[in-house]
Amino acid sequence: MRKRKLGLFGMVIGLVLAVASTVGLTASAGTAKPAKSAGPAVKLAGFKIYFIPKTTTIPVFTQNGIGAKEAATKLGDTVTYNGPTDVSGAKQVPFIDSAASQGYDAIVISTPDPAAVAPALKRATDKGVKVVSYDGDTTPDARTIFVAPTTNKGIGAYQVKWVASQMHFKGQFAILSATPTSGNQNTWIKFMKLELKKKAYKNMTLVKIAYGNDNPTDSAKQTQSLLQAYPKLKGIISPTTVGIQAAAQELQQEGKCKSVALTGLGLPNDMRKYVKKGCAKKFGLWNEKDLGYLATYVAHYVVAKKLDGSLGQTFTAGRLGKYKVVASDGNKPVVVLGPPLVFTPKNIDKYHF
Ligand code: RAM
Repeated sequence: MRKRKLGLFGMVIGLVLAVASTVGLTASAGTAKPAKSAGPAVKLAGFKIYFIPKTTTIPVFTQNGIGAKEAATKLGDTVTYNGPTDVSGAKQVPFIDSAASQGYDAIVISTPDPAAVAPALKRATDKGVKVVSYDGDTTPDARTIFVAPTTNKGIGAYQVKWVASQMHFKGQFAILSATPTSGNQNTWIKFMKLELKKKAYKNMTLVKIAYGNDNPTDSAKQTQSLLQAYPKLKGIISPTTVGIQAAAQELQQEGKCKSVALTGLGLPNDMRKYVKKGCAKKFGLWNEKDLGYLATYVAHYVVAKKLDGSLGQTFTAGRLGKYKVVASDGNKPVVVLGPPLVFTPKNIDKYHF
């Protein structure tokens, strides 16, 4: 369904043009009034976008930043990629404020703590900055559109299925999450619990949800505690690239790769060596570069007044093709990148990110 072809709007991107002479996206389009009385001409490119990851220290976000810059080059925009070195919503606030005071057109943000960043995002919005969230959503009132990597319901259910099939639908398992405030992980866990209500899982028990704070040391410690507290543990779901990697390392060190099934969301490059040792047989993720690329296109179109969060609006995101603004899993307005990638020992070497 997605077209590779650029539509009319896509073809004009990259040029700085007065709206009235192009596709008529704004209130001033089509009027013959001189610029002075019609207000400043709205540019269609050359926007300044501030891209704020949860932290700059997790490779996922580096990939998002690379995709964002690729999109910006296509669009004639510029992207500043910067954020805290800790996974902390409070530490994202100075970056949000600085984007607003430096006259950026848009902020694209993934947050580990929606409540902590909402007031700063609203301050930025009051100064005319457009806000798009992606990956880790903000509160809905603090952004125009959320760009989701995949459907929450789907990814929640998949992770339960992946662990269940490996532990033969029987026994104790745990979840190793990121920060307790993280919107994306919490939503995925909510959908995991929904999936677990199905009869097929009646012999499986979720014994604990642990939080490794998207920090390798904390995540390793939490894995150790789980293994000690639950000696009969048969599985771990870690819906965070930091958690799953730390858990794989722990399981390998403890010689438990055969007895404890590990799944969740991981980067192929982080996980390759553990997959080869049989410490992760099936897990998923999405193309992180594409996620950053898509979020940047959305931000661009919001600034250009092509998208305002109305459901049903469509647009072309460069090489990714056509997308629609929708309601997804009770959240809106959302743009969903697409189905997840699933990694196994058979295909892991096809992926290099
Ligand atoms: C970590 C972060 C990120 C999440 C991935 C799966 O890198 O928590 O937000 O999307 O895991």
